[in-house]
Amino acid sequence: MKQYLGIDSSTQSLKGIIIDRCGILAEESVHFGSDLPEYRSPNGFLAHENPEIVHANPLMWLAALDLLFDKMQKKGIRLDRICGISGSGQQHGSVYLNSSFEKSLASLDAGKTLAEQLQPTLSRATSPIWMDHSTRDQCRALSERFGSRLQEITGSAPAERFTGPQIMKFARQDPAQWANTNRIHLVSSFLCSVLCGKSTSIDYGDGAGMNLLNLKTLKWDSEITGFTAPNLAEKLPLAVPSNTIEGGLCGYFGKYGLKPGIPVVVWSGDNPCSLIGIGCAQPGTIGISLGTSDTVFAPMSVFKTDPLGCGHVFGNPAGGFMSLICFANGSLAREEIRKKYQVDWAGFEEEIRGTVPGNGGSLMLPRFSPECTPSAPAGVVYGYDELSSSAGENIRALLESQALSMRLHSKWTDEKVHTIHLTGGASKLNGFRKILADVFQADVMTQESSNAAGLGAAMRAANAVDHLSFEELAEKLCLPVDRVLHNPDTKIIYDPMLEQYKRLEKGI
Ligand code: XUL
Repeated sequence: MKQYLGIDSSTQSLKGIIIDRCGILAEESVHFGSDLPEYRSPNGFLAHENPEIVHANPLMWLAALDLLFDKMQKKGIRLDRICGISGSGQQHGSVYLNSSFEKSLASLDAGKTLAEQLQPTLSRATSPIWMDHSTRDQCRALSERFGSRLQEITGSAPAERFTGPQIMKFARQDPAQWANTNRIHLVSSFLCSVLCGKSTSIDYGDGAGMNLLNLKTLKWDSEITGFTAPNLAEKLPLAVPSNTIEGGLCGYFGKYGLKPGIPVVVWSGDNPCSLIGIGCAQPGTIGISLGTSDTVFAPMSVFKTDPLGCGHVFGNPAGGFMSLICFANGSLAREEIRKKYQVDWAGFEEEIRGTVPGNGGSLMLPRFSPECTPSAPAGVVYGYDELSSSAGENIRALLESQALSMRLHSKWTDEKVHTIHLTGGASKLNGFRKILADVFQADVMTQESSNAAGLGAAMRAANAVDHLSFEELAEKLCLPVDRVLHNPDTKIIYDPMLEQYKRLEKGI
């Protein structure tokens, strides 16, 4: 049976997942912090004195790609059986390349590493990623120039982490390096280009996370690109549908046993890929990904935008559009509270067992890093009470508040939710699954792999290369292995608490 590979380049790791039409065959991962300590990025990004500036080293992603294939080969995984590849990238991150990029890609030498060969092609040594919140001035400039039209055109109000404002900041702060930049890639299109040995396109799913793509024409908007930075339009790759085959795998990867020439499908963003990977096609189902960021997403039946400006509209790789709401304080916030109590994840779960739904009204605004929904600076961890509340109560306050915030800020999509498909590392936390089920009053399903983004990328490869339908693939690959039913009795606790949470957030 034909096999397909999905690669997921997320904030903290690079993962590979191999499927055929009937199931998941193998998974492997590289953790940036522990496997590549020389890049000094324990959580996948570089330390900076200003917490609003968050960049990563793009060479680390290349080193991880070499290492992932090396690990797979050493494990005895038959990479020569793979017949199609696609991938998923953390959204919004951008890579800046000079005029030597194309030539270096076309002549990759299997005797050297990707990082050493492509290092000279970078016109900017580091890549701003989605956690960067340093573009307030640029967002203001976009708002002043375009008003609400920017959201109507691109599906999102100007957002600090989005690539357009990031590009504007770079071009204004460093005109010389900007002039030396020939091509801008997203994390997704950068890694796809490396696989193909030529500069490739950006798909509508990930391209919509730039504040540059006109979602009506599905082309870069010339007025917005013109205002964002000089000559920007000519530095952007083409925007294409998510099932586009970009080319064949380049010869370099033959050293890992992969077959050069196998089709490589355009990569997409992690959230669009996760939508496919959880098989989330039916109305009434939404996806929640509990990763470094927490995200809530769903297919959209009609194009609409968030009146409060926090939510986004991206291209749905299955066609049409999807909604997306992102909470920056996801796993990193859970991790902070877990570390405060010096417990492992089992201990974290154990602590909530002795607490009750509603937590006596205790809530928390966990802003360990700058928040995007709603926009707020870092440093305010409102509601954390070490002295008078127990560990369990503080952990419950964090988890219930995260769930309430997701419910509150996804209301604009008007989706009636009866089922939540949960994915991401923290989907393994039983206590959190129960809280989400009760707060949303919807049943929570989890599936075999917690890496829906990688799975979705592999499914996209199968769909584009061999026309296997997403429905057919989801029936075999996205089956629930666990279902948590909601308790209707908790509705009277969480409905008023939602109002309480709303007031708290507004007050702060
Ligand atoms: C979505 C967002 C994050 C990143 C990283 O808008 O910023 O979810 O895609 O996962």
